[in-house]
Amino acid sequence: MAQTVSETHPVAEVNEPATISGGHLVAKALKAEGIDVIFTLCGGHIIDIYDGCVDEGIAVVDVRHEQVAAHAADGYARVTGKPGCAVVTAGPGTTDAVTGVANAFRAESPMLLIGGQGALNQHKMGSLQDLPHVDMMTPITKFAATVPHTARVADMVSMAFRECFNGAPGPSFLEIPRDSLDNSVPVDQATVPEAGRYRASTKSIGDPASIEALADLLVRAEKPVVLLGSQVWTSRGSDAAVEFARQLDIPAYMNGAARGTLPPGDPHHFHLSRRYAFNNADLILIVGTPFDFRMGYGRRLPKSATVVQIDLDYRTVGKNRDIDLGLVGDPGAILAAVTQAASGRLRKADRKAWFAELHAEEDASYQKRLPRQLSDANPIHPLRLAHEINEFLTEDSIYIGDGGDIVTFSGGVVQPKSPGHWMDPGPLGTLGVGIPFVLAAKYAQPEKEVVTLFGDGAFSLTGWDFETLVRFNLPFVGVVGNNSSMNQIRYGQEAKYGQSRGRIGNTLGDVRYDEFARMLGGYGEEVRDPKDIGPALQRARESGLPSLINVWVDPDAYAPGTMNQTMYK
Ligand SMILES: Cc1ncc(C[n+]2csc(CCOP(=O)(O)OP(=O)(O)O)c2C)c(N)n1
Repeated sequence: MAQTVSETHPVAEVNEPATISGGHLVAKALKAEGIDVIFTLCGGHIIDIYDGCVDEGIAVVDVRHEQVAAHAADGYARVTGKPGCAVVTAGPGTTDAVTGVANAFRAESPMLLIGGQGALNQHKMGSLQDLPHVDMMTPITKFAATVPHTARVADMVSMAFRECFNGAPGPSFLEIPRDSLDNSVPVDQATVPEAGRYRASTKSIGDPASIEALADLLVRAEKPVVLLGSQVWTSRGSDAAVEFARQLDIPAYMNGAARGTLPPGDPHHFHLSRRYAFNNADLILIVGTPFDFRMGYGRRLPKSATVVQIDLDYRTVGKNRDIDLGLVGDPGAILAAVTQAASGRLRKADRKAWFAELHAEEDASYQKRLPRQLSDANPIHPLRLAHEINEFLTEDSIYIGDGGDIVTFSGGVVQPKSPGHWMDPGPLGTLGVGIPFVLAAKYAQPEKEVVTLFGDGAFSLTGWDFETLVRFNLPFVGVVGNNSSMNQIRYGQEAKYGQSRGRIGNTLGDVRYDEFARMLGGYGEEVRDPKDIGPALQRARESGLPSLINVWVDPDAYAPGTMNQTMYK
């Protein structure tokens, strides 16, 4: 047998340079970003990332559908303030995750999706699961790119995270071809950016002259009102917003993730009188929320009011509705600066009548709704279900809404008690975020209670990952408002096409979601009588398991917004 050169001529031992693979570089870069968990569904293209995570002590939470992984990364960002990360395989793994990325894009949630890809040396040859991922992701991300070489892996992961925080936050996508991921390079060729040293602070207040101008307007206004939008929470400006409303004595309304910024019962917290307040205010301050469909594109704001807008994104300020003053920067930092600029210049007594007017309006709306909210009717009115959930929430409960009409009803009644304790999909309106958001919230903050209301239609989209919650021992209180249909859509169809043609494609079976929960190892109960809702929720809480209380609700009750078809106007 032929001998090799080294066998015949032993050579002096040389020190091989230490090498590192692409997957391990991903894990190091994730660690530098402070990521402690990835949400994923496995595939041959991405396994080296898992191996890297083992070395770096990053948890691998594996789910049953990539949409869930992407929504969970979005949810993780919302609850922690750190970007979330999902890792999915090439082709169908990445296309399955598209909806989660799209949702994060519209909700301005910072997350990184890493997708596998065929090896670069098989580029465009028809490799397994090859698709043009970057082309697909570009319109719904702040940054989408291919990593062209192992040596660039860590650097590009950090680059993608930096891009997540450019202006209003959002998702980034990185495709890492199999060879870039599996190959190794000498350690000294692969720089891992140092934690905390690869991006700037974004807490900008913009133009100081605008701060002074806004302070002047606010001090002089007789009937001011502020709408605190999701960016107040995203930028962790809640304390500054509370201080602002109290010091400047301004009635505050909250939407999206900003709900709970001021607790219910606080004299500056308003909820049910927003339309009235906007119609009668002389100064309207919009903070961190766009003039999109939820705001009637700004068209409903009276022309007579002075309108000021603050946003992280330059492109949002003044979009769809003219404004009198626009400020671009960090909402919390701006509100703090304005509070300081106006300090000591306000006579609070001047606002008393305005507050009394709004409180009266608030009370009238509440009294009007109360009979339905306390209704003993059978089948159960959705407002009664929402009422029971609201009574059940504690200061520490994170409330998640995932559904059509049932969640719209709850929006009027359920009041989170603290900032960051309300989660909904955001302006993309994506059904199916519920279970992934539970996964993220409960994983990141196990000490919190998570309470989730699902429509039966919405639950079905991602419901299998209830099993993931069981597998990872993540208890939560789940409620399915079951009307055996997709009511929010059915209403419009029946109104347009009549009863029989209006029921096409929007009815569901009478499914026992409580039994589904039990089958997967969770807790479940069925409720038909309104008085049984509260005790059932309590038993779900005490079970210490992921749970689903299947509450049969009235299929003929529709939310007012749905009956007006407000979302399309
Ligand atoms: C992923 C996704 N698919 C479809 C829709 C359109 N849609 C909006 S509300 C709705 C019905 C939801 O039904 P359900 O969750 O049971 O709540 P309900 O309206 O019956 O209370 C649908 C299908 C959507 N928003 N998201």
